[in-house]
Amino acid sequence: MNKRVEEILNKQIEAEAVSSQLYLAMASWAESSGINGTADFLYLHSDEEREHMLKLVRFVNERGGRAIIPSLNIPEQDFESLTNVFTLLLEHEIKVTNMINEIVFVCLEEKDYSTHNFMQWFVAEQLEEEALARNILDKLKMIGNDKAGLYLFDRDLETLQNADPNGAQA
Ligand code: OFO
Repeated sequence: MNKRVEEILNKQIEAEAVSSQLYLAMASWAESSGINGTADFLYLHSDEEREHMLKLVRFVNERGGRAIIPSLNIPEQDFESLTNVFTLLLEHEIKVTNMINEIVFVCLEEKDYSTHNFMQWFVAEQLEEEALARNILDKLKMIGNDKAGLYLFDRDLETLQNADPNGAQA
């Protein structure tokens, strides 16, 4: 496998692991704060990030490269509010999207068209993840500090996970 591509895919393996840990920390915070729908949503999201990491690990190894399993720093453990959680989540996803775009760029520079093709799944996934996070933040903005609204939001969050990211309501 092309060394430059292998290196940047290994960086992405680390980024997906970081995402998984961050969302796990958010899930744990939500659960211990009694926000259980949000906790379920974030636990599931953390699992998905681990799957993204595994997808990359297996691809690198199958292509004759060597996937490196990273050690990670302790993620943020305390969050001010749901808005704080989902603002951080969106910021994190935007960072990940930029990393994915950089990989696509390197693949083209190195004429590695099969990795380029493989990465298209991640390009589409990032679009969905960013749209979902924006959708959730919009709902939180509408709700503001209304306790009943926040209760319903938490209850409905699991449904939102499966909603059309292009605007369909949960
Ligand atoms: Fe792996 O999609 Fe989010 O980070």
